[in-house]
Amino acid sequence: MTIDSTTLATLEKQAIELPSWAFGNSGTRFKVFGTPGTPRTIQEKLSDAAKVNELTGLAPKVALHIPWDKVDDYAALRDYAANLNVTLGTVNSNTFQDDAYKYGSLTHTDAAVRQKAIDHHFECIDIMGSTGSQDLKIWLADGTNYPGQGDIRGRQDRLAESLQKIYDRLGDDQRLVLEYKFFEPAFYHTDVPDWGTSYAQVSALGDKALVCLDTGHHAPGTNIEFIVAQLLRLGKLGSFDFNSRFYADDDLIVGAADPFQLFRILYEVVRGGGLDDDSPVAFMLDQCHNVEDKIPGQIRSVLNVQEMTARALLVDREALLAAQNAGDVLGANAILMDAFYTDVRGDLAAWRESRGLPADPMAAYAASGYQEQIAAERVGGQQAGWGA
Ligand code: LRH
Ligand code: MN
Ligand code: MN
Repeated sequence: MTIDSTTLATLEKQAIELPSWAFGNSGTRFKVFGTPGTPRTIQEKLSDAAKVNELTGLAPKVALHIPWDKVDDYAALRDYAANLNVTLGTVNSNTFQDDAYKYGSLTHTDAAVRQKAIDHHFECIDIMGSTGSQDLKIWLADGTNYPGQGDIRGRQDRLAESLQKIYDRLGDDQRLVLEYKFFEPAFYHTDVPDWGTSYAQVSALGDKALVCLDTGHHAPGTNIEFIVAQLLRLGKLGSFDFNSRFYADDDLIVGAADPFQLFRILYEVVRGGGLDDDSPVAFMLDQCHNVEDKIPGQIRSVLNVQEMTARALLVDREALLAAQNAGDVLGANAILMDAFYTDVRGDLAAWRESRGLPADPMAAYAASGYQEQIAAERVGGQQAGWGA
């Protein structure tokens, strides 16, 4: 199987947003290892993200996390990014690091704490106005550790009320995406544990509210591509946080732990129109590079998404439908697997070169001298955010 020009035209439009925090030092609760050259400022993170985009042509946007990426002048940051040929993307709120949020943020029983969390989101929306960002991404650490600790139902009602206030602040071109996660840091229940809860909450808000699907936020064995298909069908899949995991919310390089799962997800994206020009789906990475170098980690990630998208586009959908309708179980499965097993790396390398990009972005980065330069220039790099 080879990649045809229609597939290449689709791939050419692919844009994957990079998380600013992927460039900072991160780790586990046991240890955060430093990496030479780690950015000290958001400007340096943008410069690293721009390098990924320069070598791959795949990553023109950078997502911010507030307050981790707080600056005095967001319009100036927008210009700074533009000079590097990238734009500022999703603004991620953060209500998981203040003492006030120990028992919840948007769901808290105390109206003053809820208002503090709502005000933080208002600030994020103001920032979006200056940065030109489309999406406000909300992930909440809210939840409880023990049965009986909180009134699950009451928390859901307060969440709906708080989200409505945030939603009402959005501009016409702005959206709210609500990310779900079934555990951590709360271990008994979380207030937005699954796509159904996120869907119920955003549906009550209106058209500008959609679901964010982080691929690392499901119980092991969950059929994530089914959720993708369902949300696309309902018109409520707003964005992805891509990463991969072996056990929990590992935030490993996308496509590293289970390439076949990434293929199945991207096939449902293709099938559901998620790559169409009018698609509402934003593609973002949410990863941490604890032991590997961060810039090549991000390059590897966007290439993995591109390769798996190419393979998903290779599925002969007409033949697949015919086999499905004929009850040809093994034939249908073989059609899907043929595409999955196709090695597209050579074709993509040649195509990259034809567009003035390096055939091998990983090798080009290693040869560029950028890593040595930042390692020499930057002393005292920042943590990604947690514990900073
Ligand atoms: C929560 C999460 C969410 C946060 C990010 C740092 O686990 O996936 O997207 O904003 O990690
Ligand atoms: Mn996430
Ligand atoms: Mn996560």
